[in-house]
Amino acid sequence: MSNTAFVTIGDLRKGRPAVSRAIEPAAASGCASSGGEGKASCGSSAGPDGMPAEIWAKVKDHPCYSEEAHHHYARMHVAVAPACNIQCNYCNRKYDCSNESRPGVVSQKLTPEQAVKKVVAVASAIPQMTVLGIAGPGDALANPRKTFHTFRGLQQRAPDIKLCLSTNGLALPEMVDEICQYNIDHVTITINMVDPEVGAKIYPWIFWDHRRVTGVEAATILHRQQMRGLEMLTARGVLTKINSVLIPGINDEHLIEVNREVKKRGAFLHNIMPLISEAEHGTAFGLTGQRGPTAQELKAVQDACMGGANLMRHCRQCRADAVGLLGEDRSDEFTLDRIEQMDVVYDLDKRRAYQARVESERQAQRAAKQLAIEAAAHDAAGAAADTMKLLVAVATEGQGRVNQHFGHATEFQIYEVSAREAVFVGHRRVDLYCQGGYGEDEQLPSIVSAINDCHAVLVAKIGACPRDELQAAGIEPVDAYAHEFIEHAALSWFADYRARVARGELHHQRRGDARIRQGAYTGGAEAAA
Ligand code: CLF
Ligand code: SF4
Repeated sequence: MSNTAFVTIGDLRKGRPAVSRAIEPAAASGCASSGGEGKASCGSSAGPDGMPAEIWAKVKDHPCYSEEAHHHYARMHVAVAPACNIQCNYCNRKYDCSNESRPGVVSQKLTPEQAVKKVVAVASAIPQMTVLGIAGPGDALANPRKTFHTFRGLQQRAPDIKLCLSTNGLALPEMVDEICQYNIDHVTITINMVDPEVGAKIYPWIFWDHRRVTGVEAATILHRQQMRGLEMLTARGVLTKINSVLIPGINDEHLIEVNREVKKRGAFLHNIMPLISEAEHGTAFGLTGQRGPTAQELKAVQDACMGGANLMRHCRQCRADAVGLLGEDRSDEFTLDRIEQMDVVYDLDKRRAYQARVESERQAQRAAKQLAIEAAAHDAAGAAADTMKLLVAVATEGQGRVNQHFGHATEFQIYEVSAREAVFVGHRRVDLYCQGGYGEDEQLPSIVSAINDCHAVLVAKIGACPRDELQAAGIEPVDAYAHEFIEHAALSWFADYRARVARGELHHQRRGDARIRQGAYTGGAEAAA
């Protein structure tokens, strides 16, 4: 491993005390599953416990930097950055592809002018769209002219939108000044290793100093640039998120060390994502049979990193042209042809008014969650020894509520529930069960398989056939909490479950190992979003 130490932690802290303060209390609290917010989900509107107001202002409506915000706010990507300066063994960029939902895939490449036009159109139609990210399909900083030209245009046309970019980090140190010049407050760096020997198994080559460099030498240069770029951003007060692709047998345990190293250098969040390695995607790993992790393997590495840098667990491994809430993709509604037909009026007041309504819904969700947690703590007071923890799957369309029909779900959110709390721990993508008015029973086995480690699935509604199939698989279909806030629903179901077990009506059983659906749940090739 390289021993690059460009600035000391003391230097970093002098440079940006607010960020350091934000990281430390949350990490120390062990509250690492809430997307870097510490107790944000149940904190006050002025910011969660221990988080300075200026940091909270940056993350509170960023759907990737705040788990709570992702229920309410949307992001979009514009595909202005096609080129890349390195090769990752998990990447194969595809264009003109509308049926694959994974990073690196886009339907249309855009010029900066087209991108600005598209963002303004989307922001007019989706007032809760608060963040614009440049996440490929190549590397944002390997295309600096297009990337910064787009940001410049947006600063003028849509000044309330937060700017975000993602990069593999190779060109990062040389671009930090420009990043700061455009007030880009959020930068994601994909860091899969801090040991070049490990890196050599992930990166066959990089393009550096006008030549192609391979092997350990390439990984050493990349590592040095990544660490230096991260330290420079930390010193300048830019919030950083580290994306890491979990590649079983190559960097699984090593990611714990990555977590430690990026925390030391001031990373705000660490997002550990599963490898996608379908052979049909044509990636090097896909073609050589390198498998991705199971849901349990992913969760085990994430859990092992708790107490280090704060973890993001709600990433959806978006396409490079994704539009909408995380987990939904409305990019088809905003093709260039369609935008030409739209009557676009960028009304800042209207956007602010809408977002104020979103905030009041969010406050209601937070208050309901707090009440549910307090009630659960009260109920559990006599059961101190109760260590039962179960997973439940939730069908939701957003707003933090159980508000989706089972048949309409293309993903389930997964909550770990105990007598005292319900904590978001991830999501599982599934095939749509309802196909234009009728249920597609052939999809059921794969849906059951994706949530096979859950004891219940909370839905707004469910038909008789999937209900029977889920029950037969030992997963309880629950529609009794339709349209309630998720945490309240999950805790209420858990209390009822425990009561039934206590009365002898039910025998508590451990659940099986859920299968991650490659190419669906696992997202994509690019880790740099
Ligand atoms: Fe996009 Fe990435 Fe910015 Fe978010 S996505 S550039 S930080 S605005 Fe978010 Fe998508 Fe995961 Fe990326 S869910 S892939 S983490
Ligand atoms: Fe480049 Fe990103 Fe693909 Fe890696 S995953 S080769 S950094 S575009």
